Amino acid sequence: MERIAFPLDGAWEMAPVEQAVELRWWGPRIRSGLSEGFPIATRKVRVPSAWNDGRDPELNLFRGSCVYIKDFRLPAAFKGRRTVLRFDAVGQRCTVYLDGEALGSHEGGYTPFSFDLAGKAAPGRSHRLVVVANNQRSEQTFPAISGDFESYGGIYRSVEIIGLPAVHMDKMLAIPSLSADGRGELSISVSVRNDSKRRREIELRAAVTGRGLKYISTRAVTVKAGAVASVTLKMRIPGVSPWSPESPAMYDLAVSAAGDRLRKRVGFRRIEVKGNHLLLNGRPIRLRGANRHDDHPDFGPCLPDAVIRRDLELAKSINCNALRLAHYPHREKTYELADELGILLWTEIPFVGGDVWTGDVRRRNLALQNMLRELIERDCHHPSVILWSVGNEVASDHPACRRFMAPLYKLARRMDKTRLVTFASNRGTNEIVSQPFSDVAGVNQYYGWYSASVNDVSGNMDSIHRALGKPIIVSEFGAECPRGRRGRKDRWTEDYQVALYRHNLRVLGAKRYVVGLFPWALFDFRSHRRMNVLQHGWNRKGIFDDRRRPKLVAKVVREFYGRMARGEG
Ligand code: GCB
Repeated sequence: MERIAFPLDGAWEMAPVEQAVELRWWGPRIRSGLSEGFPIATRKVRVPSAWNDGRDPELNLFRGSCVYIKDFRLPAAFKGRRTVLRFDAVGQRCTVYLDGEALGSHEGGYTPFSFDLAGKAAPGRSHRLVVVANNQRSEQTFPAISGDFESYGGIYRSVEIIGLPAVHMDKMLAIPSLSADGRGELSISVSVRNDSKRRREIELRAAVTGRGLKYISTRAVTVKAGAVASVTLKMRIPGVSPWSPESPAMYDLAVSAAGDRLRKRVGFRRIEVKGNHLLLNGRPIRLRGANRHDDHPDFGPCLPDAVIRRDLELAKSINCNALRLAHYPHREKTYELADELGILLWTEIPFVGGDVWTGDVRRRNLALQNMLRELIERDCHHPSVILWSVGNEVASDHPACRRFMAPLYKLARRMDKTRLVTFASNRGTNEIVSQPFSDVAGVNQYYGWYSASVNDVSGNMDSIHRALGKPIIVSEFGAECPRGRRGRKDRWTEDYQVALYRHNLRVLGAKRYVVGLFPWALFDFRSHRRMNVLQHGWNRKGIFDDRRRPKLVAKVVREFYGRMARGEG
């Protein structure tokens, strides 16, 4: 018996509610009539979507809670199955109710989570699902108030109910890498649950196929009635083609247990740091990157697959071999396409700003750990991902911050020994987190834009490198201008952006300890902090504008990265 899915995307009822009222107040009240307790009439929305994606002027600036309501009946095929309600992501935190009863809450707007509906939902009955989503920010939330991007609110990725067979796999982590002798390594850890009334002896089977290869590994597993067995399968596969940006070789992985089957696409590559070098499959590589936000003027955070593909192709058209997915996990399709197109990824959790040593520090650290765990669980099979980042521009010159961040590094390393761990710092030589913890230091610098003169880039980067003693990825530099604004009247012109890029690329590109360049940003993106006369709610530091039209600087990057790719940079 295979697992089945019942999609809950499509038409939902929705209403904004009183900001001051706690998330938990609303859900149980919406058990029957929609009018009950509602101060504002509900409206019809399509899930997935964000209420502040720009399409509804009434809600575009709304930071608060919205209630989402969906009535459904499960099809007969769900009879006798354990059912699980799964959200791909809800911005930014939510509490979920089924028929007036709380299923639980989730914090973090970018990763999947689920609730077990065993005994709570059955075919033949009508059910009411209520989700109260909230997108407010404070100094205690992640992202915090200062985060320079939109906090999208609502059910903006897919929702479904999964019907599981009696014996099924709960969670699967498949981590691929490449051994020094060229074998494909795959570590698969999975929990097998037996919901039946008798003990089951099953065969866990993993098959890697593709490019003329078929490699199968099996393991006998015994699971008592009502129990869960955790199993790890380690595969060492001869004859694989290594994955790289030049040759993104992908394979199909199918893991099955008593009829339940999970599929993923995997690829095999190795990433390491040696001295001042970053090595991909044993060979030095320099990352020709850019920063991308998961954002678009027409779709907010719900970019159609074809638009994501086009974004990645645009990055490749200016000779990028890498992207930093700032500042939170992007839609999973992005990672699938990066695998397929050969783009190396830096991916991070939304630990952006925030007052990390006041309030309930422990609770907030656990919330971040959970966001990191969910990111690694979701994306650890993608060969494109080489860097887990545990944050951006936090107060990493403060001893309390170092203590706060240590568990995040530890968790990333415990879950995945094959990737590098980093974070993006703006604390220059005062940095005390990257030095002890990061494999490669992420450095954000805006010389010539926010601070000092562009001529300071070289000396300052050398000092940072001396202080940290490890290879550096320049994770941000840039200048802002609306596309088409020309001249020398001030810094907000394409001409100034070009001059600043030329200097940064030339100076930083010449430093061998700089193993990656990630200008800020690939595209202009929404940010309601950005309200001056040239911004109107958009951060305009893009190489392309919000509609993906190139600024003059695109050519500068393309030519420079082209030379770098040929080994001339
Ligand atoms: C930064 C931040 C990024 C901002 C960028 C800017 O240092 O990491 O989130 O958007 O600068 O444009 O100011």
